[in-house]
Amino acid sequence: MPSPGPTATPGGPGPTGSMPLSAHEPDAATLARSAEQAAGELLAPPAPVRLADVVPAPQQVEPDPAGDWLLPPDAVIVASADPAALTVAAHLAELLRPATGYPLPVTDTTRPAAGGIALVLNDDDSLGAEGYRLAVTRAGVTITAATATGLFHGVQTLRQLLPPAIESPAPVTERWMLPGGTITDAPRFSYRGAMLDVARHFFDVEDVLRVVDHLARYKLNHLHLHLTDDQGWRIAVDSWPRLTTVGGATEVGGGPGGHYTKADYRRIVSYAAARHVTVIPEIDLPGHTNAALVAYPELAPDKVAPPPYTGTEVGFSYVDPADERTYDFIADVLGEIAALTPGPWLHIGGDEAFKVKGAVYTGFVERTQRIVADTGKTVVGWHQLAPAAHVDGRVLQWWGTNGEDPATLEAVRRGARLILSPGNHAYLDMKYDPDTPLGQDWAGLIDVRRAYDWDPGSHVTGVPDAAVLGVEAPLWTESVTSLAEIEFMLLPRLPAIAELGWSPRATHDWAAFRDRLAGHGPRWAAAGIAFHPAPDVPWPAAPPLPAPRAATESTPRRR
Ligand code: TNX
Repeated sequence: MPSPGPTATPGGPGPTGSMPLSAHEPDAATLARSAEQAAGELLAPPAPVRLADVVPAPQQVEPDPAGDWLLPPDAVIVASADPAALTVAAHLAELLRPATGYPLPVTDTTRPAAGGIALVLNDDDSLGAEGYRLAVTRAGVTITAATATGLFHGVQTLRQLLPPAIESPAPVTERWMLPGGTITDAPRFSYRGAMLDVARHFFDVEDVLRVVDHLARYKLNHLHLHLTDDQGWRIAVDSWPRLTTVGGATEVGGGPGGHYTKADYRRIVSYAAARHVTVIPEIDLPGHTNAALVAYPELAPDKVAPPPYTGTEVGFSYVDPADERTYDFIADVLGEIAALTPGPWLHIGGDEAFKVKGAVYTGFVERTQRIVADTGKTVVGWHQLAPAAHVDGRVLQWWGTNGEDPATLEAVRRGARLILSPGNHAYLDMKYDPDTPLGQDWAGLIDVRRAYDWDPGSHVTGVPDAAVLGVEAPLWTESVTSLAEIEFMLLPRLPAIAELGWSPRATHDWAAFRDRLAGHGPRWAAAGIAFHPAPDVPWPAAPPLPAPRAATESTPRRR
């Protein structure tokens, strides 16, 4: 594939195809202004939000029109006197203050919240580690949960029940009405994630934090960062410093690349943790390692440094599986990454190592799996790891395009669990349609319906629901160069994958999903978030825009 270079920045919806974001990365103010304008167009007249409009669809919704409640300017947010619950309350206040302009003080009294919003921790764990109950009555809103994570998910639901203008970064005159009734909710799968490839193109910390926000909105609870590849090594490793100083200085198309310092990375991890999102770092081995070999030729099979790589081919590079030094390198790197990782998982890649075959590949993987176990973490890898021996807790990320996979099935029989990322449904780097200016099509075109219409519980033949840990939507970034382009590829498909991971199968219904999803266009527009106005979604009051303009030439991206 030729290097695509920058493409037109996607626009949001608008009746005339307005929201013309510039051909290059727009500055935040431009993006926000155009989005606000589009939001203004979309918001007139505002349709009332219904209790059942939430994405992902809740387990149970019982509307009670007599319970509609208008958020008053003097509303107070009350939370259980627990630090984690209070943090969620503070987060809610921060979400609601900009658009309402209300002070929304947070208190830690356990008094009932008359005329306010209460976040209450209780002992009822019948809704599991992430469930919550949300009740809107004429007296206010109460969210109850057994955990702060449950309260946090309830807050995301509450946000969606307010009018779309709640996403505005500046005060808006609006009736902040919430629909009455009760929602009882808990996820179908415990693992719901997205992957961002920061190796093919590097993205700043701020961009990653914004992606975390998008995950949290849709109750996704894992961010997988693809930190290393042929085109760049993005995470500082003190014991092998040239990985970033040399290996981090390139990216697809010849741009400057970049890397995260450990402080940067910790910032991402803690920002994610505050949003109940666990970060999974991936160090891709033994293939996809050209950047590491440029930095440390001793790891290369011929001990010669290859030239830096800024193209988009795969499968040509590998660390020397026959050299002990390689395993020292892996132990050092994974040891330092594990120390940066509060979550349980380390992802070791394992895909497309076309030049390391058979027993050599399996032996390499088994040894690397043991190194992960020595760090105290649990191994995750692409499903190519399947033939290697099982280790406790092993998770395979399945990215096939055909549900018949005997090797993966056999690994599941030996105890592996699966994260499902079927290439032809969940790969958000695939184009929406033939005219999408970004992305690839090797796994097919993925419109919103295709992203939505599959069942993780029965997708891989012979793999039972119980062996499925959950779902993940990967975004590879060979052709994606800016935050606006990330958002254009994620939205509106990410909510489709989120719904497959969260909602009971019984709620699965394309026509209903499409209608609920449509209500999110005005929210994204109001928040200044770019998205693809996909024609298979009935966006309110606005015909779909033409797709963004295709790139005609390759120039270095503006940073
Ligand atoms: C396959 S999926 C890859 C990546 C590419 C992607 C592009 C997987 C584990 N490997 O190296 O970026 O296709 O769609």
